[in-house]
Amino acid sequence: MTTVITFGTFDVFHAGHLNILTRARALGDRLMVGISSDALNEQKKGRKPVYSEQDRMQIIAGLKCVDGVFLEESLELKAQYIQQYHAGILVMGDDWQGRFDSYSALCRVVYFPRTPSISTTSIIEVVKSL
Ligand code: C2G
Repeated sequence: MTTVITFGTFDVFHAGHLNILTRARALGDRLMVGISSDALNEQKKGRKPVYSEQDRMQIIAGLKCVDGVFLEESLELKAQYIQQYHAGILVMGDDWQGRFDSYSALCRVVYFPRTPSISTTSIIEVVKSL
C-alpha cells in the first residue's frame, strides 16, 4: 500500500486545489493532507487565512480523494510527518519546485504543475471588487 502525502493552506477552496489533490491520490492508495495552521500561514503569507484551520481541515477531510488530514504546524516538520504517516510519495505544486528535494532520501518527491489562472489571492481580489 502506497501512502501519498501533500501539504498546503487550501484557503477559499478552488478547482486548482481539487486538481492537485485528485492527481496526488491517483499516485497511490491513500492520501494524507497536511493543512497549514493559521499561525504557519501568517508566517508564510503575512495574512490570516479567510477560513479557519478547523474549517479548512473539515473541507479537505470531506473530499472523496482524501483519506485523512492533520495540522501542519511548521514547514520544517515534513520529515517527521512523512515518517509518521509512512508516506512513500510527497506531492507538491511546482511553485515549490526543487524546494523539497532533500526529502527524496525518505520518499519519492513529485511536483505537479499548478492549475493556471486560479488562486486564492485572485479570488479574494475579485470578491473585494464586487
Ligand atoms: N495549487 C495548484 N494550482 C493552483 C493553486 C494551488 O496546483 N492554481 C496547489 C499548490 O501548488 C499547492 C496546493 O495547491 O500544492 C495548496 O496551495 P496553497 O494553499 O497555496 O498552499 P501552499 O501555500 O503552497 O502551502 O508545506 C508547504 C506549504 O504548506 C504549501
